[in-house]
Amino acid sequence: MSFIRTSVGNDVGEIILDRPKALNALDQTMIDDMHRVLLEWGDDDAIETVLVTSASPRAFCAGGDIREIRTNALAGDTAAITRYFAGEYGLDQLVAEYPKPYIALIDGAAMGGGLGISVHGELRIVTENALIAMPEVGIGFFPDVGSTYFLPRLPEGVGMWMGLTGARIRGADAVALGLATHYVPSADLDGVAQRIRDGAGLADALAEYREPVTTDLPLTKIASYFPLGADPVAILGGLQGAVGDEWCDEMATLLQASSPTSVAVTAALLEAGAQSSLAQCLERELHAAEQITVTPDFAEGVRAVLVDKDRNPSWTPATLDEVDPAVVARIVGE
Ligand code: QUE
Repeated sequence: MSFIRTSVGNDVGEIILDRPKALNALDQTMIDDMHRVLLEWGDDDAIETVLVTSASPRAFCAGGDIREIRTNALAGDTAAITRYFAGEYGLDQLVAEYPKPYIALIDGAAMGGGLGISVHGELRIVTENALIAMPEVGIGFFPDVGSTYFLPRLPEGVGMWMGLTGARIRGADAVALGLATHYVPSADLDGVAQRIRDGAGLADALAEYREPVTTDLPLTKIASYFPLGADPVAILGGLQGAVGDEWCDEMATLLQASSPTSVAVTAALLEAGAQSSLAQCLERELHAAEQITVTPDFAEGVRAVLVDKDRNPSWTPATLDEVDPAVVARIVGE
């Protein structure tokens, strides 16, 4: 196998993400290999628990193989794009339905696709190094991997805030919000992982780490400025109306830096996702991914963030109030 390694012992199967140069971004081979291994282990009586870890000290998983998708989009290879996202979302659904405890250890960045292979699982153990976000609006895409299911189910406003601004949160925040289940100091993580590998039993391995965690996130502001179902133009107007509020200024700046079409599509997908099953969300996301990857904003956003890295994308249209609702409806498919 290419970028994932596996090891089995004491009834525990471990998948090690091992593509450190790309921060473990999931390419087609990693998605396919992981899917095959999980199916095998699901039926294997010798495996009781699945552990997913990273060989990179910096990242659990930075996302998907967005550069390759852009290459395929520019070459007109829509079949490759469909194969990629159908495979990735199929893997996310399998993690959600997995018949055995599935535990992700997140000691670095977990963004986009990295959340897809962790959040839907039974346990997500995070440290102070965890950096969690759905940053896709910044590359002309939208929060996918089943996030249109889990974001609307977070505390009021948080899903819209994370999805529309790409805000990054830390490990303790993720536990407080329910995105993660356990907080373990990074210095203790190897010990916890080793006790899981030794077949110590999960309850024992995690017994010390059940204390409630607190968050400094401005949850009241998030709830009031980012309500589910709100029009992003109105959200931006609300933030700009809060004159002199530093947090609102920062959020307005973030919102305006992203692809306006992506922001509008994200708001619509999260609103629809609140009423849908995970499978329905993933199906809607697949349609939206096929549509949005052939728009100019996707090629331009990936260029600016991951190819040329000038971080200065030129969006079409350039502002939220110019976004055509018919274009959003076509991408979302409703
Ligand atoms: C949005 C994304 C991704 C991103 C940045 C965004 C993404 C992704 C990567 C990434 C980062 C570092 C790498 C790499 C990929 O960045 O999905 O290969 O070395 O994979 O703003 O969705």
